[in-house]
Amino acid sequence: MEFETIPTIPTADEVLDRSFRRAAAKKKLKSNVDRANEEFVRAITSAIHDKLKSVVSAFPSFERLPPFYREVTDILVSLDRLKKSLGAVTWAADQVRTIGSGYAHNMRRAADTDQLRRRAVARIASVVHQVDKDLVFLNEARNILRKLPHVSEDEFTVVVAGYPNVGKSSFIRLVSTAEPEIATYPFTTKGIIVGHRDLGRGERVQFIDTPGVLERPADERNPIERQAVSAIINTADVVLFILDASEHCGYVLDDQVALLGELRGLVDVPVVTVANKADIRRIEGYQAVSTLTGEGVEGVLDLLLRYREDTRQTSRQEPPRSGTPE
Ligand SMILES: Nc1nc2c(ncn2[C@@H]2O[C@H](COP(=O)(O)OP(=O)(O)OP(=O)(O)O)[C@@H](O)[C@H]2O)c(=O)[nH]1
Ligand SMILES: [Mg+2]
Repeated sequence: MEFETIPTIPTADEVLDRSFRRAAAKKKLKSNVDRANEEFVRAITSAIHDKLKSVVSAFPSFERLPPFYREVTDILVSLDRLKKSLGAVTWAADQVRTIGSGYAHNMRRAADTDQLRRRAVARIASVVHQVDKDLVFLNEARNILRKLPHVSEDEFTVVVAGYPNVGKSSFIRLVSTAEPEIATYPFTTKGIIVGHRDLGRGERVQFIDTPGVLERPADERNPIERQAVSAIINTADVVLFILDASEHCGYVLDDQVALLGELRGLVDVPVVTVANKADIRRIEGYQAVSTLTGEGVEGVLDLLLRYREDTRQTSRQEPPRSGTPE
């Protein structure tokens, strides 16, 4: 994932300290005081400018991010805030360069270059301090985003969805390489978790575990639920919706079925629905599953993977693209 490669982002003081130290070392090499002062200002200017620019370019272009990552970035750290901070840091980089080269230029004709050097340093430091909050925010965003798992756009993807505590993670653990935490309370899973299932001959499918979602207006959902909805909408080739008919999850079946109805309206991929915890209670009309006893699990897997065949056949039948530009 593109966020993984973003290095730690320094604070304003760290940017300044590092650049001053390097420039001071260079200054020592010059015997002429005026040339040394000019060299010092040029050196801190380019070190700070380059550092700030490299912070900005370490972030991926949000326009080019796959829709799922774009949406989740917005949910977790706000795209708007991210763009503002990146804009502020770009502004600071440009300001530093303008101020620094202005002073360095003036030093050629100045009587007191020590004074000009001190002024240049003060103004540059003030610009960098102005974006300290942005640098701190960008580092926080980087720490959050780099934890996002890698979701492949090319692999056939099953997204497991449903109310909290119904057994989504238990199912994912049984059928894939993912090892999500399983617990008796709701909202155990707080982010997207990705696992795979090897089908042999180098082929595999991607399984995505999602946090539980409650049936309520979209704008009342918390960021954890919104991440789940985004994964369902943007990454699924087929959705496995898990109901808990025993209601041991703590939520009534009617609400779970209402959520199922809502999700069906949001996606245009198939939705396979199962009633988990069949060891406690089974209901008519839904495929019975128990991740505890293993009942029904193989059957559901077969059903899910049959959609994979369908997808492959459809893509094989697609007419070749014409070379006409859009
Ligand atoms: N009796 C029974 N309990 C189950 C079954 N499947 C899961 N559980 C239990 O249900 C609880 C919730 O399981 P999880 O797999 O964590 O549920 P989840 O849907 O991932 O929950 P969230 O991450 O909180 O949304 C755990 O205590 C599981 O042991 C089942 O088939 N039968
Ligand atoms: Mg879970």
